[in-house]
Amino acid sequence: MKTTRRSFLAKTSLGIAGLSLTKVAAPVSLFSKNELPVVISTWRHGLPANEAAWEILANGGYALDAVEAGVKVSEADPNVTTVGYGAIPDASGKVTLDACIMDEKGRAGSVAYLQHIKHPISVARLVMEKTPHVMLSGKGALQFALENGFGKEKLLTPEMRKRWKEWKKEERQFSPEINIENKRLENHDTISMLALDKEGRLCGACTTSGLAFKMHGRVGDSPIIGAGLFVDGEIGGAAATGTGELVMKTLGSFLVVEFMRNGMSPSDACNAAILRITEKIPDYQEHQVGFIALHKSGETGAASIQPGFEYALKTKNFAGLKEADAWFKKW
Ligand code: SD4
Repeated sequence: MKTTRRSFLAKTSLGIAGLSLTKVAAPVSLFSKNELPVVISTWRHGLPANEAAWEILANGGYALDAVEAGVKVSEADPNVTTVGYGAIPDASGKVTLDACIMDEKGRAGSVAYLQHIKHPISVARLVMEKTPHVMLSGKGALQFALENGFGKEKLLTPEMRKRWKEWKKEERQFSPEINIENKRLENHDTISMLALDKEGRLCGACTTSGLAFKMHGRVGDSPIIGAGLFVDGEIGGAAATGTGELVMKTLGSFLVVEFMRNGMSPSDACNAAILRITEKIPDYQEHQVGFIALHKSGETGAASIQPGFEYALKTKNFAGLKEADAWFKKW
């Protein structure tokens, strides 16, 4: 059954908090410092990624190092076929990658349409730390990576080449499938991760090969600051997964952070950003979008259009998967 706007507003506290973007943050219930760190990431492959991040966080390390190390686990894993090495190629058979990273001071780095580099997130971090720019793309991003010691690698595995050939034979048109990651077990999705370290520093990372068999040259939301990821170290962070076109048109992650700035909880803020998509994008029913959010206080939340969006959470008292609130309910 479809969630109506009224039942959706009643379920969350959006009706009370309002949707204005002009007010200043009211603090959400504060965690005490000894309840930190916290790490949250998208999908089931977030579980091992969170573990890698936690090793750094638990030892008092920096959230930026944690999110980079965390998402690198998915980038290196050929069984995660929508991120890094072993990813599904685009329609022309090329693996092209998008990634971005943000720190607690609002510094940002990103790469788009990057080929041949196994860890685009580390290139995005270098763009942030070594250049006066935010984003490098295509050949320029590759050249920058090679000049900075990254090796050129073959990212298309024989399995994915075979799958691409089968796809080509059928000559299917590109069309994003809802919750494709739940239909094919090996086919998970973008990894987006947010972490808050023991010092209260909040950072985020996002890395993907984008939509399977996308048009050659297509760039998604994941490297776009404010769309696939946004962090304001004084408020919180948010990150996205799903059909990037919907997230880009609504600048979803920025919107979630602005809703938190306005006093909403992370959960309400994610639901409000999903509500915005349903109001603005006529064919939203055909797509999946999921948001995760982490407030500066340590509180987390998530929401999606379709049911089935799982996210991985690790705190001192919890480690596991949770399912996000969905606009469409499973009943
Ligand atoms: C994109 N948001 O490129 C990414 C891919 C993704 O579910 O998360 N797909 O649009």
